Order: sequence, then structure tokens, then C-alpha cells
Amino acid sequence: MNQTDQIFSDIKDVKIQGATNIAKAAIRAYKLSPTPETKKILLGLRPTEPTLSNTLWHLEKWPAKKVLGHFERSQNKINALVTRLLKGKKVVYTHCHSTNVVRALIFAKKKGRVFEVFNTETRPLYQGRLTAAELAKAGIKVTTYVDAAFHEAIPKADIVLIGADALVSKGAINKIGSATIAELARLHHLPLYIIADSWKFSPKTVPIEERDFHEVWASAPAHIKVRDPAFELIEKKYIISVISELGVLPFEDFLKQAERERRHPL
Ligand code: RUB
Repeated sequence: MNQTDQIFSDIKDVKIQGATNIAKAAIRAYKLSPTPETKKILLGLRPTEPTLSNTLWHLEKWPAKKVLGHFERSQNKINALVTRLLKGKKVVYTHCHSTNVVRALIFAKKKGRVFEVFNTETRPLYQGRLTAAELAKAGIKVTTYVDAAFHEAIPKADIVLIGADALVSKGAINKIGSATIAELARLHHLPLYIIADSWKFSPKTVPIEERDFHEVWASAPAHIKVRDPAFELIEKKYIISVISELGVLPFEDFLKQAERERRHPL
């Protein structure tokens, strides 16, 4: 398998996962093979990822290094904003694996914020374990729960920080489980923030990826239908603010500003 095909396969199999990591891998693939065919294949790999399509759009206009630089600049701004937000917060709840969330938490810890993290393992692919391992390696105390323990874990937190794959007019699309977390956060009066680079914004309808049922139950007996929807919508009414490189913005303000910035030169 050549290098480009290896990247395609790793994105498809979720060995490379999360919006930012997928976009960065797409940059590597496009550099190796800058053709319309590469673009077409990449766009079909993970359909719920506007960062991927926005990145490819920018790549047609600007050098890869410049496009890559966006992610670092954006993360640095997010880090500073999340660090400010975590003042006085003892327990942060998160789900799945978000580069934007994990890097911001590690930065906040380095800046002296004292907090611990509760998270959920995130079936079927257990991206929550990745989150837990990265945070623990950075010296952050982590407690991981099974997904079915949402009711047990969420009320013990002070704040919920969730990543996003897509930010659309109705709200934020993120890993399955996120909508339940949002409803429970509201029930227990916890603030829920979406931590996300603004390139996750899409003015269009974003399809929800349904993955192969084998990820859920590989040896399921015949006649049992097993479903594997990868993502779901967190309705905007549950979101206090979106924290992106554009600032800490209420959802509607984020949408307006992201629309204005969308095709802005780098
Ligand atoms: C990952 C997921 C993450 C976002 C975060 O799903 O839902 O919360 O992608 O994006 P999957 P980022 O593992 O199926 O890709 O990593 O850019 O913060």
C-alpha cells in the first residue's frame, strides 16, 4: 500500500480520528498526491467532517504549511480561553477524544489550574480511553466511566467541555452520547461549552455517519439488526457558548462570525 492509500485507510478505520487529526492527515495525503481524485476520496471517508472539506478548500489556494498553521494558531487561542474558564472549576466532564479539548486541558494544567477530569469510554471504539491516557500522562487526575454511567458521573462535575465535528445552524454535531450528556448537564445546572476550531462550521446540512455494525457486535447472530450511528446533534439550546479561535461566543454569535470568517484569506 502506498503512503497516500495508507492515510486513506487509517482515516476510514478511525486509526486517525477526530476532526483536527483527520484534517491534518488530509493535508499530508494531498501533499503526496495533489489531485482532484485525492480530494474526492478524502471527502468520502468521514462524511460528518466540515473541517476536512474546509481544509481541502484552503489547500487549493494556499500552501500546506500555511493551512497547517491555522490549527496551531487556533488551538493556542482556545487554550488561553479554556484556561481562563477553568478558574475555580474542580471537575471537568468530557466525552470521546477531542484534540481541541485535550490540548486545552493539558495547557490549563501547565498554567497551574487544579482540576480533575471525569470521562466516558465512548463505545464502540473507546476513544475515551485515548483521552484518559493522554490526560493522565500530562499529570491530570482522570476517572473513566462506562457510557451507561452518564447519570452517575455527570452530576459530580462542575463543567462540561465537549468537542465537535460539525457546527451547524441547529447546534453542534459530536460523538454519539453527546446529546444525552447535554440534556443531563441542563438537568443538573451544569454549563456545557463546545470547544472547537471554527473550521468545523458548515452552512450546509451535515450528514451523520453510520458506521459498519461490526464495530458494535462483530459476531451478531443473523436476523439481528445492529446500528452504529457515529454522531448526533447537541441542540444549540443546551450550549452556553462555543469556544473557538473567534472567542467565547453564544451559539448564534458564533454562527454569524464563523460565516463571515469562512472564506477569509489565511
Ligand atoms: C471524534 C469526536 C470528537 C471531535 C473533536 O469522533 O467526536 O469529539 O472529532 O474534534 P471520531 P477535534 O473518533 O469518530 O473521529 O479532535 O478536532 O477536537
